[in-house]
Amino acid sequence: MKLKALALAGLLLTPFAQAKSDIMAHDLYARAMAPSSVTSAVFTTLMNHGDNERTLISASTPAAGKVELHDVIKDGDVMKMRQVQSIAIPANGHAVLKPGSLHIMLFDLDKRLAEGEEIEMTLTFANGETQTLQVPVKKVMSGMKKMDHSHH
Ligand SMILES: [Cu+2]
Repeated sequence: MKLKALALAGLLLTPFAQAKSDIMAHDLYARAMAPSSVTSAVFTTLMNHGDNERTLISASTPAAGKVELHDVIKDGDVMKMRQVQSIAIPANGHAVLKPGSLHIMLFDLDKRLAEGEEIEMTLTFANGETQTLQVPVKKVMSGMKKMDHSHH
């Protein structure tokens, strides 16, 4: 039943998929989940090739029960995640979603995401456009470790 519902959703989205979009998702991936983790996140660079600012307002995936747009803020000496209502993509610019910064947070996952898998994700923009993307699952170092660029 679930597969049938997904196929139907795919058909309904076709008109949007065929329309040329100004938004392109580069370097798109979901973080593979460690045995101890119960959440995952999706990262990408959203390029806006249009002359108008665009706004990502929500994302969804059949793989997760709840999806939120998140940012990371510094609260004193502590880095904290917080939900944001939208992510703006400047005209002829881009928004970078990366570990330790903006990301699409996945909660209530049906199963642990493993490297090599793929999940489907639909992005919804403020102008009503939706884009459905195939997101590969990759291993990512934790945000803190990744920020350490020191050489030995
Ligand atoms: Cu988060």
